[in-house]
Amino acid sequence: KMMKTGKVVVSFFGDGANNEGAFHEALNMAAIWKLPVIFVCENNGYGMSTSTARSTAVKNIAERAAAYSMPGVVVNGNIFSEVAEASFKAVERARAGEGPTLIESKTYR
Ligand SMILES: Cc1ncc(C[n+]2csc(CCOP(=O)(O)OP(=O)(O)O)c2C)c(N)n1
Ligand SMILES: [Mg+2]
Repeated sequence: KMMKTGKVVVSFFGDGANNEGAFHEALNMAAIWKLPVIFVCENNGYGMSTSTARSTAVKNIAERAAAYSMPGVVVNGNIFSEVAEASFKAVERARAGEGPTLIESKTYR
């Protein structure tokens, strides 16, 4: 952001990371500083052997974006066009200086 290159950071992580403190701290800081970041959570339904439904209080991880004033988008991670469309929108938003987006890409292990 400080270098004003128009570059965007894409951060990939599993559903297992969304209940970790660092996830929440990162989303909050990215939101307050309106950073050009796209958070992509690859939700494959399990964190190691633990079902996401049993470990996560929300139905969709993307809902957590609301707590950090950013768009949260659910896509079918197995459909290329859905992933691409959500990514293009998030890149546009980041480049316009509007800040981060959380994309939850649902798939299966
Ligand atoms: C900071 C940190 N906390 C906890 C762990 C322990 N840990 C190892 S794998 C895992 C779950 C990973 O889940 P996910 O990202 O969904 O990966 P998947 O099992 O789907 O490959 C956890 C909590 C770790 N490696 N690092
Ligand atoms: Mg997982």
